[in-house]
Amino acid sequence: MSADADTQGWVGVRLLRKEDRRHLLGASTFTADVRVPGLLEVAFVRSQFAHGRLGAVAKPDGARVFSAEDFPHLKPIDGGPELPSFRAAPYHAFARDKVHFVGQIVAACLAPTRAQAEDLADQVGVEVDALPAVVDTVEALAPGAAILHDGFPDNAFIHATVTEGDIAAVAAAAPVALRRTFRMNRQATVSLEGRGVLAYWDHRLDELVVTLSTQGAHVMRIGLAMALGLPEHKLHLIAPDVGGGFGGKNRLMPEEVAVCALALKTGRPVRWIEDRREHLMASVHCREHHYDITLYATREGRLLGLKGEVHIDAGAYSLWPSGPFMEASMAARNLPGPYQMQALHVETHTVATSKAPMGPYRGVARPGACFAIERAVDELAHAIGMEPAEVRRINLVGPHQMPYRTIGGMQLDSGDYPQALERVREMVDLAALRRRQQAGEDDGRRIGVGFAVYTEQSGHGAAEWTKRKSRIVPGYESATARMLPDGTLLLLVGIQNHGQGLETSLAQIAAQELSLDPHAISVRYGDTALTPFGFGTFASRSIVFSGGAVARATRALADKARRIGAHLLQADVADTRLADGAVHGPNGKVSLAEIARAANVRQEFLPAGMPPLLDETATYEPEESGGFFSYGAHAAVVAVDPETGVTTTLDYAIAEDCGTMINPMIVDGQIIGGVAQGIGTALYEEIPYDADGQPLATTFGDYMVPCAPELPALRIHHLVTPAHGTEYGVKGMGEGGAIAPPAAIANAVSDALRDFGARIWETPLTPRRVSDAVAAACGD
Ligand code: MCN
Repeated sequence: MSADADTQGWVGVRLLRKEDRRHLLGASTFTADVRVPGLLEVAFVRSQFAHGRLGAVAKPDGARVFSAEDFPHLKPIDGGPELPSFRAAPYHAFARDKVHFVGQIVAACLAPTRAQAEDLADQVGVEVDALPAVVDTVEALAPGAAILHDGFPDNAFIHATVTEGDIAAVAAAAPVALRRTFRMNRQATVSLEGRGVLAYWDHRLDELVVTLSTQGAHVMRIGLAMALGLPEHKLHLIAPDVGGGFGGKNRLMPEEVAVCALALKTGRPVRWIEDRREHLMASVHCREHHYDITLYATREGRLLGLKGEVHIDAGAYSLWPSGPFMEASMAARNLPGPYQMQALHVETHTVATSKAPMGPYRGVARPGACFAIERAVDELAHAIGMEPAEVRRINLVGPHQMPYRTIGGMQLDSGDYPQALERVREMVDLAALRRRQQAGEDDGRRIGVGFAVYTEQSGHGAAEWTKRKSRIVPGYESATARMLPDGTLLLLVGIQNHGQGLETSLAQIAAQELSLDPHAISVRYGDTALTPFGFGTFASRSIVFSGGAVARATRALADKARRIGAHLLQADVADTRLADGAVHGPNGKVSLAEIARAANVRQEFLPAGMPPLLDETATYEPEESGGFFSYGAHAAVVAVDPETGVTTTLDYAIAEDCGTMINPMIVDGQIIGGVAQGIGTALYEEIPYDADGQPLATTFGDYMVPCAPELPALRIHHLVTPAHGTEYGVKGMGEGGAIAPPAAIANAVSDALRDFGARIWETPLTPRRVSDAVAAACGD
């Protein structure tokens, strides 16, 4: 045990991540590392048209090339909320009748190597009668626009309104009304490992074994079983090492259905490993929000209300299990941010376009909503001549108002938001920066500082998901704690570690409850035949839900171990305690290993009537199911070259609060990773489409991701307000880092260019966009 753990237990210890050894040594097993004899590789033939009627598919080799006609019984992926007003767009694994975006699967070619499969794919002819593409969400809704799906009168999956308070009265009385439009452009999720799937029929087990790079094997099994028409007990899903997902591996995708169908049809093991071009062109896309908002306020900077219209570009199809509506409802409800106001009225439009389908990406809708409200707050501050940080301070929900229900209906549970803002203000030394700005820079660059405050709903349970009309309601998690005869522990959990360090942090919780060394604990996940049902890892839910289930299961196990220990020590249970891997009584101690031996293989040492085994399964759902809100403030300091438009991030400060930290080192890592992705959204990453629906960034030559040189040293300050109602007082935090950077950086760049009157309305802030903004402001 470390010195820390001796005195405090394992919760809160900066333990090195157990999983990193194999990753650093290159010894991990990703889907592409799995070897199966007789494997056939897949190359997909994908649509080159954004919208068109599909004609004949000419196959050079009918035994090795497959299209929709070969799978008449495959069911479409059918995603979407259970709302009567939602129009679903069934997503067939192989396009039928029509294609709806560039990259959609038309046919699959099988060969012993990928190169051979690709050569075969080159020979497949696809007839398409092109139709007009739909690429702009606002135009898509206009009368006369081309219609993508039958039964969609205006291309909208759904229109919905979030309204609370009397916005008309606020608008009539407000001394200041400030209307602005903002756009967050389309991105891909770009995990280090792309997607991948391998499937074969196991004759001994009489089941389809599917190795899948996914964030949740159990939930994907439900979707796959529906699409394939197989009973779930004939589907065995295994997620081996998964090299990141960020939301993109939390949706059932057509490649996954297609590979399983091909394995069933051919009787051969079949595998597809996504390449980067496929990832950027046809995997889960994200962000692409358009905001038109009016902020109402007093001349002293008090916010009164917000009215807005949000267009979400959902791409061509809705994905299972949650369709694209989640983005719109989250954007609308998060638009007021952590600020107090009296009225909110937001109309949302979730629009189908000729683009790859949209799914969640770290932060889901919140980076867009945060960008819009935080940019608008800065605009307000400039309009009324106040320091932007000061406008934030006077409007933030205060610690004594908690719990506080925002006008967007978010139940903020605890924390000190103004203090987080104050911390980052101090960390970047706002007063000194203002002096530096006045003095100017020798090299002609302009310095700017920008702030953004965010909240992150985490660990939300059944009530919240029911409200969202989700097809599945991830209101609980489960864990099995199994002590083996030598006193070591197996933890089986339904969530999926895919970079979050959960193998370590969940082991720390079990270690805390059982006073075991975490290295005597193995955490197992990602296998539907091994682990109890779980929903997987997304929505920053694992530490609350899975951590809670692990705490409960190991606590029950510790309780039974103490009862066995007391019996062996001939002591009263009340006089025993569990410490240092042993049960201690008044007259001695007995190790967990001896207790485990009795429970598993020497039943005669158990108390009379006690069933054998130390094997406990528990589920966990917090009583408060509206979620636990982590929060934070970010401050970015940038230097902008007004001529070239190049932005350099000089300093970046974060003050955040996620309640009790199980492993503060992992928390820091999660923040750093999230901020890196947020900087990508702010400055670099974009998948534009041309008017014909052709994607213009399908290689890393065109799609820029930030690398180490683009990232400043991040400075992190933690506030710790333990949550009420979770085990140990934890709140989730895996997405928070990605939420605020686009807003903080865009505010900083607008601040830097204030003398020119140039401001930023759109991400990413490419040099072209920034220099164009300067030129436009200067009247060039
Ligand atoms: N943690 C902690 N104490 C807390 C909160 C969290 O020690 N108070 C630790 C947890 O133990 C866990 C990690 O921080 O090891 C993240 O926990 P949590 O906030 O519960 O988030 P999840 O584990 O549910 O992860 C999901 C979240 C999401 S939604 C995305 S998207 C995301 C993210 O995590 N994708 C990731 N982080 C990622 N990190 C990597 N490397 N790869 C991804 O794909």
